[in-house]
Amino acid sequence: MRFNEDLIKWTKHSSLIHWIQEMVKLCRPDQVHLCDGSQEEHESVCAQMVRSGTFIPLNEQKRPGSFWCHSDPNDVARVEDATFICSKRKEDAGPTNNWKDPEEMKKMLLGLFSGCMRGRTLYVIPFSMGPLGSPSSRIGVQVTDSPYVVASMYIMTRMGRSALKALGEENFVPCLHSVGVPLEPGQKDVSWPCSSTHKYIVHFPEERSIMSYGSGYGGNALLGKKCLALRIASVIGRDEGWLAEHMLILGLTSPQGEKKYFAAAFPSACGKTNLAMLKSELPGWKFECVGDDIAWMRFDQDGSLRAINPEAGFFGVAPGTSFKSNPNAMLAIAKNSIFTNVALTLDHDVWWEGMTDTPPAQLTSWLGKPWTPNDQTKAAHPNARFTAPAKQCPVMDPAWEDPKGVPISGLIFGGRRSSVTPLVCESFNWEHGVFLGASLSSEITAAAAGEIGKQRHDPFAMLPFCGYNMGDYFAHWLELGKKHPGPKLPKIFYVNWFRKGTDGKFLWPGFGENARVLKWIFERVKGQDNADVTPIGLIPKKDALDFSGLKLSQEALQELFDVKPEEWRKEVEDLRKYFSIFKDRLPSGITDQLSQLESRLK
Ligand code: OXD
Ligand code: MN
Repeated sequence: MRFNEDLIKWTKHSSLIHWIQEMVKLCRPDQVHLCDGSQEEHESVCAQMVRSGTFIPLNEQKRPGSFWCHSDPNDVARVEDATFICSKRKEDAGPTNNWKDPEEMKKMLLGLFSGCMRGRTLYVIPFSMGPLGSPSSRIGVQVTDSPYVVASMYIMTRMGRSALKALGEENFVPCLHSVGVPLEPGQKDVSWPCSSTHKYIVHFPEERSIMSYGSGYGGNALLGKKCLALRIASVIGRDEGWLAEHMLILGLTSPQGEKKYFAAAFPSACGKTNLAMLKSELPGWKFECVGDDIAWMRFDQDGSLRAINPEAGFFGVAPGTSFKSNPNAMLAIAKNSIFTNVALTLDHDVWWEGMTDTPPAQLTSWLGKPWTPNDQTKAAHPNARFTAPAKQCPVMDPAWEDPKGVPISGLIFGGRRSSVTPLVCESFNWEHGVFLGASLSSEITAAAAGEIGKQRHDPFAMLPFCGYNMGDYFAHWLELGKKHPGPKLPKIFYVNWFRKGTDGKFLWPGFGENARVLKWIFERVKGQDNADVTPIGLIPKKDALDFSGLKLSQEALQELFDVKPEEWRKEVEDLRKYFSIFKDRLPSGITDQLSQLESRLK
């Protein structure tokens, strides 16, 4: 195979050249493709997947430049059980991560990767997480045997020659990925190759590298997203004094034309994409989107916390997305998008549960089988996804690609809690806000393989994404607040759209109505005196939340803000037990806050 001449023309970066040569030697592909990131290349990779049966092109009239595909039924979500943080010392991965000795893990993985790309093409994808040329951006280089990954990275990142140019002579994060299904001579490929026996998503935080084997789906395979932009970046952020967070970023403009930016952390599949591109139900209040999943934030010289979105696209949960729930997402996915595990209509468009009230009479389900509304199963998998370029969203903020980032005035945490936590509350101060983030818990959703609906602690919505000891991560947050005191330090809030009444129904309509809560948050960061003190934090004064035009009973309102001391005392007990897993790595700021909450509840 003669790719060396091309490689030398493609880059002069000697350690990159060396690494690629080593990966080719290890994986033994039939061909090597060095990605340039051009539109032509993207079209040709997609056309090749149409020929191989992975992609079905969608109706050009209805959804131009778009494709449908369905995965292997055993490869539908992130695999947290198979995700490892292989720091040198187990304590540095902490009690919330799977750990294995890095040398042992590498030895085992090198065995798996040896010859794993036989019969396939090895693609080399240089990609930038963050706007090209931003000092906050980071460059990764992914080697993969999945053309689906190449097409997805084209949408989700700035990839190809431009990223290579931005890399210059600097360090890159090596990201090795294989679906783990070598092809023997003459063996026919399947439409979604993935290993049926081994899946490993592995991070080496000290050497800042990633190896992922056996899965072709989402965060397991698009290594720029969860692996680099959260797990590895959180480690870099700890070392360099910044934050890599599982947060959306939005801009909110008041009817008076004043604009503020907020970043909000919610666990996977809890409505980040909907909030990020919210269509406000409040006249005069305008929302604009900077990002829907990840925020990289650092304090600038003036003490403002500035955020960039490291991604260039949306990898959003499709079910539940509709012109009612999120019209801006529907417009963003109108063209040039990839749909994975949704249903296919007879005229080659897409459908999923919640897109319309009545399903089409006949569909091809996510399993590739004929489906009718009489079927007992869902037509789309609950974790079915769309992959769409961010620039297609009609409400992208004018500053969404600003290399400096946008200044954040408020940070918001939220989980899916059917009881206990109120619609919104504000922390008393930064340390209390960090405690609120640390105490986040939520019901498990279909975004990860596991027990759906069960409540679990998910501090900062980072449980599956923190690349080091979560106790140290709390300390890092506390430390940053201490280092940057002053009026520009963002205020911290906690929201819960999912509280249920005694009848088991949601008390709050959510979606566009969440604008009302954001309006109160906006007013609070402006210093408006419209909050009452409760033992758990500050909540809106009576009539401070704008409920105009909303049909909400007095009882529902009461329940939404009810702080029941007996429930909160249980919460304290539960948190104390949970925090004890961090042992001596739990910072005193968190234990102090827990004790203070306990005494306020007396
Ligand atoms: C995602 C996730 O895909 O959080 O964003 O699972
Ligand atoms: Mn996410």
